[in-house]
Amino acid sequence: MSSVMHPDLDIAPEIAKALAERRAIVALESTIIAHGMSYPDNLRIAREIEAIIRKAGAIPATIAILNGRLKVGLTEAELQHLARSHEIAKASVRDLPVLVAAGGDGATTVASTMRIAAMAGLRIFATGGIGGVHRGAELSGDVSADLTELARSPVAVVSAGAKAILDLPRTLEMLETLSVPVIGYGCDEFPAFYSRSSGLRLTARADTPGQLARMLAARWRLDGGGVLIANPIPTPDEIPAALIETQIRGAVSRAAADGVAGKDVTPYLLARLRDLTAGASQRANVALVLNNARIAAQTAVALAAHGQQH
Ligand code: PSU
Ligand code: MN
Repeated sequence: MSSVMHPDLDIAPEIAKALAERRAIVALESTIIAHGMSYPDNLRIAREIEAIIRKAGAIPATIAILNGRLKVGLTEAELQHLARSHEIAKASVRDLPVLVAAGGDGATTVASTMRIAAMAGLRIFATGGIGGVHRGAELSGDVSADLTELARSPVAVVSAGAKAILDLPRTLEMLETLSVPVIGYGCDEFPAFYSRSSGLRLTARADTPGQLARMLAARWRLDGGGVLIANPIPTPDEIPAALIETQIRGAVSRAAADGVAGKDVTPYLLARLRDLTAGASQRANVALVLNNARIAAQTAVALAAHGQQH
């Protein structure tokens, strides 16, 4: 059953069954496990995320590349391998054919998770924050493939906005250019990942999972492509914007001095920020991911109910 849909895809039995029964499923990325946190914290958090999704009535489907297979839903052993190994490459969309051909392992970013989720027929994906236009992109040209993938794959990404290490105004402009709907969940501003507000206004808002589901269904009836759902970090977990901004500037100038470029930039900045804030940035990151997982599961449940009405 697992490889019927696509020759490179392995859909775990639980996910295949949920798809056949049109039940709510939430896709999850694996870069956050393999590169965002160290063992055993990463494994513990991965399990907490899955538990929150199940509690809200949906099935979690973690996505990764293992032995050249595009995996949708992992076994316990596969999750352990991702969490423990130091040999898992960070894999965006352009890395997929290379890893598939070589039979390699890869942790999926937002972009590649979206692509594989879409191949499997999954529509809702929970993450922390998307990649986007980097600070200094006017010189470096560094813009994440997460943005171009949002324009392409019909998947809704529940996030706390784009990572605050990025140039948020330019990221929002690029999303507009790419015609990606950005929906504030219970907010009118683009959240700034570690803090709730950025001062950047959004043009769409939803206050319930049912409203989100109707917007998503309309997006997919009208054209296709992705949707960015921007769900602010809970107030008790916020880091004040002014405080984190100082640390981000420190991390960004250090990255430039160290000549960090390409796909190493995001992991470098996040690790540096974790050190500069004595772990506070990672605690906030975990809190917002858990919050996004819950909203994503509620949205997946609402979307499944919506689908059954038509
Ligand atoms: N969390 C991390 N490190 C990362 C990311 C998250 O600790 O690298 C990822 C996310 O998966 C996001 C990606 O999709 O960074 C964006 O990276 P880039 O700017 O290279 O596209
Ligand atoms: Mn980049």
